[in-house]
Amino acid sequence: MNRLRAALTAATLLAAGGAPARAQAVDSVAAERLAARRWFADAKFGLFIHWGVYSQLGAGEWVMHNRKIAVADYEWLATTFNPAKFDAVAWVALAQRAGVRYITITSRHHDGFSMFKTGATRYNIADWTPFRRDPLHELADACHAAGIKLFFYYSQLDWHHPDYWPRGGTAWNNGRPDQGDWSRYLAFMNAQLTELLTRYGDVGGIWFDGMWDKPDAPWQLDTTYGLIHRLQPGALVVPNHHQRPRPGEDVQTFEQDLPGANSAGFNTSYVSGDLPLETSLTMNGSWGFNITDKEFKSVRTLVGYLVRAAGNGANLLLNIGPRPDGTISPEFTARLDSLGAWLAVYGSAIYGTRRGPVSPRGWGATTRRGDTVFVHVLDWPDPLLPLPPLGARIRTAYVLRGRAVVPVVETAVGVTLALPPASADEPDRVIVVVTSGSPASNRSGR
Ligand code: H79
Repeated sequence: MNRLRAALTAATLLAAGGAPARAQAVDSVAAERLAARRWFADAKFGLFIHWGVYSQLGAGEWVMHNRKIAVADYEWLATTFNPAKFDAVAWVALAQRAGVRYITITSRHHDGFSMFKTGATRYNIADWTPFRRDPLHELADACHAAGIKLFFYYSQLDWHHPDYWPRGGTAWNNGRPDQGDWSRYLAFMNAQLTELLTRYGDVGGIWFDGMWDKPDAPWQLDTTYGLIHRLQPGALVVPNHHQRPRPGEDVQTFEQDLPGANSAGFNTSYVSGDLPLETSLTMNGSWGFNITDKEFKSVRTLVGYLVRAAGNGANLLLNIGPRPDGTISPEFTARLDSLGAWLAVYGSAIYGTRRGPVSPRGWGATTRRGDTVFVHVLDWPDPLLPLPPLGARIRTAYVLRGRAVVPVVETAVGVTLALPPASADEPDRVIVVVTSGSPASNRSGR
C-alpha cells in the first residue's frame, strides 16, 4: 500500500471512529517481511535440493506415483534409508562455492515422508530409519554458520497420509482407506510447520507445492499463512500453486519457466508487479536423484538462465538431486563450481540488481543497480548492438571483464554499443553502462 492510500485509509477509519492500523490485517505486511522480500530480490541465486526416500530408487521424486508403489511397500523402502555419507557442512560449502544466497530443501515431498524429526508422525527420518539423525537440523546449523538462508519446501499433497481425503488428481489405489478427516490433515500440516518454524532458528520461508492436486479443497490458507507470519515475521511464503498470488504470499515462483513464459504448460502468464519473482529449474530433467538422466544443461545454458531470470527481475532456484548415500554427483558439483567461478567475476551484474530498462530480448537481458545498467549480451553475432533509449543520459560504458572502454553512440532514438569480440570462454559479455540518473522504467519495491 502506498503512503497516500495508507494515510487516507487511516484518516477515514479515524473519522469513522475505528482502529486505524489493525483493520488492514489482510493488506498490511510486517516490516520484517518487506525487508525479507527485498533481501530475496537482491539474492538472485538459490540452490534447490530434492532429497528423500525416493532418492534410493534413482528414478526421480515421483517414483512412488509413477510405479504405483503401495503405501506398505514404500513404508518398507523408507526403513532402509540410511544416508551415512550425508555431510551438511560439505553441502553448504558447495553452496557457498556456487555463490547461492539461499537453499530450499524438501522437508516433506508428495510421498509424505518427513525428512526431519517431527512429533506429528513417526513416519520421519529420525524415528523410521536407521539413520536416526535430523539432516535438516544439521543443514540449518551449517547454513546459519555460513550466512546462507534456509527455506523449507513443504508438500501440501500427500500420497501416504490417511487423512489426505478426499484424494486429489494424482491419487491411485495404493492401499489407503477410503475415508479420512481433512481437518485432522490440516492440523497435522500446521503442527509440522510450527516445528519447522520454531526448532531450526531463522527460516527464510516455506516453499509450498502440490496444492494443484486439489485446487478447490478448503486449504484454509489464511490460517496456515497467518501461523507462519506469526511464528516468524520475517519468513516468506513461496507458493508453487501456479496461480496468481494471494494475500499472505510473498514471492511468485515459476516452475521450469521464466516469469510469464509457459513452456511447462502449467504456469500462469500473469506476472506480479510488486512481489519478488523466482524461477525454479532442474539441472538435468529431474528434481529427485535420477541415475539415468544425463541430460545436463551446459554451464553456458545455466548462465543464460541466471541472466535471463535476473533480466526478468527474478531469482534462479537451481536444483540438485543428491544421491541416497548423501553424496552429490559430479555433474552437479562441477556445474555449481563453474557458476560460482562465473559469479566471482560477473556477480556485480547479478546480485542486488533489479530488472533493467530494456526487457529481455533474444540477444540477452539488462539488469540495473542504481544508476548503473548492465547489458548482458548472451547471443549476438554483430559488432554493434542497437538498444532503445535507456531513459537516462550515458556517462560512460565499459566491458565488465577487463574494463575496456565501450564506444557508445547516443541519439534521440536509441543507443548503440560497440561490443568486444565474443569468445568461447565467455557466455555473457557484460557491458557496464553508467548513467546520470535512474532509468525511467525502474519499478521500485522489488
Ligand atoms: O518438486 C518438484 C516436482 O516433484 C513438483 N514440483 C517440483 C518443484 C511437481 N510435481 N508435478 N509437477 C511438478 C508438474 C505438475 C504438473 C501438473 Fe498436473 C499439471 C499439476 C497440475 C497439472 C500432473 C498432471 C498433476 C496433475 C495433473
